[in-house]
Amino acid sequence: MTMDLTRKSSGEKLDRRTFLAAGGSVLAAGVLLGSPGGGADEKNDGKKDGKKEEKKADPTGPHKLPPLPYSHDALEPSIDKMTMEIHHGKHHQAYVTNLNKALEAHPALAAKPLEDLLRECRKLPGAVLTAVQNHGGGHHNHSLFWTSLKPNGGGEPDSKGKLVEAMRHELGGFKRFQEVFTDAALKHFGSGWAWLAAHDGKVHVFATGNQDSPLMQNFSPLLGLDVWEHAYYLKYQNRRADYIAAWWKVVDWEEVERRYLKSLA
Ligand code: MN3
Repeated sequence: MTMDLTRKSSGEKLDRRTFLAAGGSVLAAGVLLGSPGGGADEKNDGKKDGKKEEKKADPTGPHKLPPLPYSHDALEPSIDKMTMEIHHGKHHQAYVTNLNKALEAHPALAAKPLEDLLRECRKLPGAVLTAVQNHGGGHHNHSLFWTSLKPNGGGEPDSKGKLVEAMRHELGGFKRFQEVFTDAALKHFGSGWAWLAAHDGKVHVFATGNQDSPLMQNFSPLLGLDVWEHAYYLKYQNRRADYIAAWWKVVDWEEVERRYLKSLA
């Protein structure tokens, strides 16, 4: 099965043995994603904008598009309104819809929380594995993405908090973390994500291709940056570095810290 998760881009070493030995990582943001059947209120989406086609795209399956926790223009100027509308209402919705379609013939899998599906991804049969990896990963990654950002975010995490302590210990401090993460996001070739993720209390920076989730390797994702072109092309075109620099200004560090603490539980 495909294990091309981590093109690590930084000096950070990702030991494959660590992946395999990984045991009980807990995804912090699970609560935000909801479990199958208990989905978020997708009606918020599109309604405000009066776009009928978004209604049509509503999934019939267990997974739902979570509403944005802020308005489409709330992250301006870092992330523009139109990008948010398309990215959330179209791209994210498509991951949800396609995940539900793929699970139609698999009621037992459809009943599982997304986090479990992703963690156990490798055990799934071929066709559904690919769908879960791509669309399940896409759904999960984007759900984390929206909720790790906020208007007037940015800055640094609490200097006395456990997250910064872990960054100091594992990555050489916050500033160094930011450099390594930026580098991972900038140099990742093609579509994918840069991550800050935890495993056994330690924090790691790496990139994944396509929509692969750190959960697939038993890491708890804390902060992910979408470097697919659909995330920034309308405003930044080929200037990925400018997008990354602007994105740092809307990171919700309190949420990232919460996820880290949860991963320790
Ligand atoms: Mn995206």
